[in-house]
Amino acid sequence: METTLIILKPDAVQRGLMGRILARFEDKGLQVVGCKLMQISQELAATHYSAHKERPFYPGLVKFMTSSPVLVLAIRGNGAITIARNMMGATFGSKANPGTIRGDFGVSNSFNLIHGSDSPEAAERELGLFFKAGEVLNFERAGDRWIYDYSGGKAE
Ligand code: 3AN
Repeated sequence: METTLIILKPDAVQRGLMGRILARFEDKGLQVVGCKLMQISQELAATHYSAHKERPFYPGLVKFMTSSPVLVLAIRGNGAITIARNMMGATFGSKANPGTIRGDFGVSNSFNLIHGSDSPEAAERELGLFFKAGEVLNFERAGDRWIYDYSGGKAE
């Protein structure tokens, strides 16, 4: 099972879209194993987006991400990183396909509602930045046996 870091960005929180976006992940069968509403500090934003430090959009991105609270989620499932990225859609709502989160809820070329880790290495690093030890939980859901086929001994 993979665990990925999802951030519902300030525009998603301010527009009252948290519940509807979270419901998409739950409807899909992915498991929410961590969740917190938080205000991202300058330092945390700088660390999280360090790969983009030299990009022209970096100052605006840090300002946006620190401007208002975000909802940070740890989401788990088989292939959760790729599944979540596909559910998010292309980077901006203006280009993202209908049926994706960005495609259905946004039109901006700057605000884009949601972040999702783009690789297992990024997920491990980002989960460590946003969640302390013990804040990402391991628990069995009652419905797990109907979400995955465990007849072969593992989740399929
Ligand atoms: P994604 O979120 O789809 O992985 P990346 O990794 O290309 O997108 O970019 C990381 C973040 O940087 C994006 N979520 C977006 O908020 C911001 N970003 C990327 N390109 C631009 C841009 N041209 N203008 C403003 N913000 C940008």
